[in-house]
Amino acid sequence: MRLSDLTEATADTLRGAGAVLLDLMTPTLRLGVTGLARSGKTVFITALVRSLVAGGRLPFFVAMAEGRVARAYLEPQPDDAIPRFAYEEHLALLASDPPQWPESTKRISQLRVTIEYTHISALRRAVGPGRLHVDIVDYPGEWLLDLPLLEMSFADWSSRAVADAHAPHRAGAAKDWLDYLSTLDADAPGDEQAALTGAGLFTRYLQAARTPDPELTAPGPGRFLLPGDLAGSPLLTFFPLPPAGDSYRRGSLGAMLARRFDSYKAHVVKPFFRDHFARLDRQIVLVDALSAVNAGAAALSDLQRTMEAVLKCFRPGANTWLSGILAPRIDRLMFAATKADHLHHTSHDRLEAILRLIADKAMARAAFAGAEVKVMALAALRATREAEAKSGRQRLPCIVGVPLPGERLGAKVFDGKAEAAVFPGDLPEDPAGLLLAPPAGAGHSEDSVHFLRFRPPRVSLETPSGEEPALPHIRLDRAIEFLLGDRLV
Ligand SMILES: Nc1nc2c(ncn2[C@@H]2O[C@H](COP(=O)(O)OP(=O)(O)OP(=O)(O)O)[C@@H](O)[C@H]2O)c(=O)[nH]1
Ligand SMILES: [Mg+2]
Repeated sequence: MRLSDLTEATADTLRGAGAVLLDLMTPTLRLGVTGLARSGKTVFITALVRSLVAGGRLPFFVAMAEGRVARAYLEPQPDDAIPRFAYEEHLALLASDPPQWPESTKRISQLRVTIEYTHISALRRAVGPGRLHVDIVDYPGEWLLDLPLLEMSFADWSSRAVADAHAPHRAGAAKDWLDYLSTLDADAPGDEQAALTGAGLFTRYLQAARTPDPELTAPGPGRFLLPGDLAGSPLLTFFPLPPAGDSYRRGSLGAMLARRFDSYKAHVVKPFFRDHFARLDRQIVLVDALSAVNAGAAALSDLQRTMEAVLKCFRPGANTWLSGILAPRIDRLMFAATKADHLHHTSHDRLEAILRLIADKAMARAAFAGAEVKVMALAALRATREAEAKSGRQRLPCIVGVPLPGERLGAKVFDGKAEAAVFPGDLPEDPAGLLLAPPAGAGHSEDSVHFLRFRPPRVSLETPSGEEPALPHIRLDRAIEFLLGDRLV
């Protein structure tokens, strides 16, 4: 071996070691993208990554506007056990003809974006360019419904779940399961067949209750709605019982179901929370407030209650399991009403007011004391443009887009091809009224406010000259600035 070979090999080793060291020294920001099913997590993450990697129209994202972002790229994520976020697949669907939204998420995935940037201060610039890893996890929103279980006993959960099943808008779907419950004796000996039948009927009820509109808040547990790799597992063979005393007789059906509920928490919910929520630095909570407004008061109060319960997990009582593992380090928290492109921009203030109504209680309680909080309406991927339509002497602020096939407006059913100008109606000035159920017989708010779902915008991934065109959005740049901006100085 010649000396030059040796030095070459040594240089390679040193370069490799240097890369590892650089990686170890690069700060990491764990960004929590939190939201119930269909709230817009996957679209948000896809649009965020695309904006960073390809550069976009982001005037309020200061580091990029100042030309200090040298490059951003996807890197292998730190956890080998978790699949990578299917960024390219989601983009390919958006770029297909006709364009499609990404599919609803079925399993967990993760990604790491590394941003290389120039420091603002000359002193820090002298040390070299800055680097920041941003780690994000995407997961099925249904699983978020499980977090509140962490601090509930089987008895607490049972009484909540049975009351939920009796709510007027769910009682039809719950009938078979409730009928079965009435035949059971919780103190009878634990019988596997009864557990299987009850869990099957309970699962069918949960799924039937959400079928008419999967965009609305559903009761959980999350894995009953979307089992992932737990399909058929004994961990899912339980169901709530009508409220009884504090404990069940040993060996009884009640004791058996309570034990399985505890196993579900220990083996499914705790690891999910510990691995993905306990160590977040920043959090954006996405809320599809418009779908809930569309569906009326019951849906809106379901959403409010659920968000409150979920966010409470980030403020555990002292000395609980949660307080033991939760690092109190979230220093910025954003509440975002997604899909703001369903409305004319003149209504965005009102949408933010509705979001505040949903977030207020949750924020008051949440462990975000000391954290900077921001509330805004955004569209990660803008599917519409604005126009004005004349109606008599009135000018109505409209939005124009291609409604998804099957969407309805009055008697008209859209085919997914034709563009339409829609006046979505006015959101009320005082959002609190939306939470009040209309008197029986009166039409609910649907009569005055109605939103359609649109196809994503037609996007091309690359122009003939090789440029990657920016994706349209509303306030995505402000969200990025709030979540990352101060870490790129
Ligand atoms: N117009 C418009 N629609 C959006 C936007 N973001 C999301 N949507 C709509 O909301 C649906 C759900 O968005 P996703 O990003 O898949 O939501 P998610 O939170 O990942 O949902 P799960 O994976 O089911 O938990 C999409 O299929 C779109 O129809 C947006 O910025 N504008
Ligand atoms: Mg998703």
